[in-house]
Amino acid sequence: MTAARDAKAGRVAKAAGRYEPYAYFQLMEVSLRELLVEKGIVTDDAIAGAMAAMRARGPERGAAMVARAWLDPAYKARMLANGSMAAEELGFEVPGLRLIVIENTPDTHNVIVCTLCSCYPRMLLGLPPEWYKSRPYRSRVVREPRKVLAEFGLKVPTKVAIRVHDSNADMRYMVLPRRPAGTEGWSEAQLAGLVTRDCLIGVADPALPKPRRRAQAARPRKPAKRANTRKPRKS
Ligand SMILES: [Co+2]
Repeated sequence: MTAARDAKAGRVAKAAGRYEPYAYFQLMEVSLRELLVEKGIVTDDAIAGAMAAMRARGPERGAAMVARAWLDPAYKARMLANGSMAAEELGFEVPGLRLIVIENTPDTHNVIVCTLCSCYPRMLLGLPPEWYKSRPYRSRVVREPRKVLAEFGLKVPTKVAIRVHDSNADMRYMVLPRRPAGTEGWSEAQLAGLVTRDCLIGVADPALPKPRRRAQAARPRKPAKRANTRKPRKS
């Protein structure tokens, strides 16, 4: 590492209030990035643009693939056979990675993790949530998946097996959740709206908005309503 780069690394940390040299992998990243720019292979603008696009991305692409699969059995078959090609069929690039889509069935529920670091289908779901990268999730979901899913509010019946899929540098997993009952005749866009990031990771199931839940949520407001209705009666 050159003195110039060390100084640069230090300067960045100084701006945050105290000197802290980059860690090993941060230095590796800066060194490689600067070499690539220096050699004219990429530009700083291209890197900044790609990072901005990644940050702005949500799970819409993954959700669109799921909605299409729910409506088109032939597409679903292609998606389960080759996730990368199925993504590209809808115009979503999966550069240099093997995407494996795993289907939830009445017998098996799937959930994804990267036990080593934070591999995640970013090209389809955007950046991973903090908990996905956390040590507790990464270590516990492989040991006690049923308990971890319950903590997410997803109670998987004991007769349903849970399969945990460990991502790595060359492959990414995405869950194809089950289509909720009561969505017959829904449009592709409506269906895609039910598919959240957590459904695609496997820590949630797509659900219809339940009117009962709304009533429960409204309950605490009841006293206020009574107070409002009393006044006109008295006057
Ligand atoms: Co990883």
